[in-house]
Amino acid sequence: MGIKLFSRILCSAIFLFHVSSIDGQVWPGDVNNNGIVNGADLLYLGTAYGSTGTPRAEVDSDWESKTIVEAWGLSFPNGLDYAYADCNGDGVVDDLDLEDGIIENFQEVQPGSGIGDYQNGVSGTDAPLKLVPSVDFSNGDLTLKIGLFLGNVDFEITDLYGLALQLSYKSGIIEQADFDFDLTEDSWIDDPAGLNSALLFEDDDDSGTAEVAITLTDPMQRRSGAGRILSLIHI
Ligand SMILES: [Ca+2]
Ligand SMILES: [Ca+2]
Repeated sequence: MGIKLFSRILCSAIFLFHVSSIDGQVWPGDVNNNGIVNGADLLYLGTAYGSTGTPRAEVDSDWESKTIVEAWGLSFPNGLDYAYADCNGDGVVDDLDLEDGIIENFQEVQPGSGIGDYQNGVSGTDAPLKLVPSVDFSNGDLTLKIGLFLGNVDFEITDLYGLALQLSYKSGIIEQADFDFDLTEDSWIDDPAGLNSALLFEDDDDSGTAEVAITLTDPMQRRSGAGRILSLIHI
């Protein structure tokens, strides 16, 4: 298929990120405040999803430094306040912060920064990921699907809240074919309607890389399982 996986799951690495910027200044979309907006920020957004706090003076998510008026009093495991998840500054963490913050500012980099979040997975140590291509004739047209499988019979995933990964592919293949990621009928993370999760898929045909990230949106929930979770579908 020309698509090669070289990613690492970040669901456990959320505890390890470095906080690099000045406290009290939010760059909308860079929820973990490590200097770059990418799929890892969705993991933090999901953790704070539904939280509320003091809004910023202006409600917008333009890519510039924004001042936090007051800390929300809840913090991520690395000590960063939940106010960083409020990308648009309206005082609540919800889908608008994904759409207007992370997606609108995707791959923006804070001046003087740009720390990467992804590392190659280690076979036999990290949770196994697999891409499995298939074709579907059910609707009368030939449809290419690539299933994303997380975990297997020998490595069940336990207490998952979210994951983010980066894919590399032969430049041109996704742009020309116009793919998108969707939850599958048999996904063990959420049903296809996605009512309990938030999903991000962004591809950059120039660099031949794509990112997919999914998080639950209820901090009281977790998922355990193994098998197919998403499918890359030609649309
Ligand atoms: Ca970030
Ligand atoms: Ca918000």
